[in-house]
Amino acid sequence: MAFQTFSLHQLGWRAEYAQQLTLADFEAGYPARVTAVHRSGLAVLSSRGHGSVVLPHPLVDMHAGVAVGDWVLVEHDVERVRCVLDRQSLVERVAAGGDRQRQSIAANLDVLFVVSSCNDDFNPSRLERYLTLALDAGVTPVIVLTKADIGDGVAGYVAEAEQLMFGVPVVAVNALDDASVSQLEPWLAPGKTVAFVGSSGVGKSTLTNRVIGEAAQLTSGIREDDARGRHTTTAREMFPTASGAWVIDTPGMRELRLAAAEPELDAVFEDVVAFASQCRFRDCHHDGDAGCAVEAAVADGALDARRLANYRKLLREALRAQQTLREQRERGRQFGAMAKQVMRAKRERLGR
Ligand SMILES: Nc1nc2c(ncn2[C@@H]2O[C@H](COP(=O)(O)OP(=O)(O)OP(=O)(O)O)[C@@H](O)[C@H]2O)c(=O)[nH]1
Ligand SMILES: [Mg+2]
Ligand SMILES: [Zn+2]
Repeated sequence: MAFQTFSLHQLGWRAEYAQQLTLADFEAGYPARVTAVHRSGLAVLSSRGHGSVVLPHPLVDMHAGVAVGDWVLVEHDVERVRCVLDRQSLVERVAAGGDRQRQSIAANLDVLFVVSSCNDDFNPSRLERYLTLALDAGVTPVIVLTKADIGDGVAGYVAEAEQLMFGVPVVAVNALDDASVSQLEPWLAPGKTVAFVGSSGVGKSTLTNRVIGEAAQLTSGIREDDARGRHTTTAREMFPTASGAWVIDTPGMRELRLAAAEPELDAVFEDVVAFASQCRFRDCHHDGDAGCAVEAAVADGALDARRLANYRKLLREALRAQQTLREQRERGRQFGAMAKQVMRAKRERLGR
């Protein structure tokens, strides 16, 4: 695999990326796709094969902003990133910790496989959270329920998952079995990019290994967990599948704070929104308000109380994320204005 080369087309190149580049850009460098983000630089794949490139100084601050799956223009000879191309899609979350920075998880995806297993891990509220993540990213979600070979009541889990959002495919698989995993083929067409997300231990790496094929088992980005002898993924990395698609394996996320906005949430919770449109008051909080159609729907069993509670929770999170984004933009604007002022004063001092 290390010596395999791919054409731009095979790497998922599209007209939308080419349109962002000038003739001068093409003379200065060549497009490459980011397969892994390391502290020291980026691992990339281009029509020249595998390479490692560094970020230029102004982009270094943005290091966390470059994601696996990104397209970059690499300068000839110096192997340095000239620019990061605008993405067609971006999966991002709000990082854990106080500063609430956005963290890019994967870029330029066509499909997000939301993975859960047919056992204790199955949690509809968490699936709703991941579905919102996919919509926020601008990526088509597919729910994959693993361990169908050992779970009881697989059909029940599938039925429950199918209830969550209209039109989202749900596939139950035994990730240890090729024939079963072949159900994912419709989403693995040549040049397409997919990623597996979900909790630790649900089978994301097992699925990744199956779709990339026997010849190329995962060796990097994996840490042997001594305690339980498990192989837990520690880094995001993109691999070519046997069918010509690209797959990104991700580490299980312990905490997924949404960076989403209200419209994405409303698309996942269409039923809640439909009831809400019948509330007496426009600004109904669906929390003890008079004439609330949402609470009435819960009371007569037309709407799941769990679903309403999760909607409220994710809505609070989405509103907070938007508020943080506004504040960060405002700070950025103020900083920009200050920098301009300093530069002007400097020019005046130098008499230019
Ligand atoms: N029986 C059965 N075992 C599975 C299936 N999928 C995964 N496993 C097992 O579950 C364990 C965890 O699988 P991984 O693929 O490492 O899980 P992961 O989602 O990559 O976990 P992290 O990297 O920690 O996020 C392994 O021992 C797998 O063999 C399945 O469909 N059936
Ligand atoms: Mg893994
Ligand atoms: Zn209401």
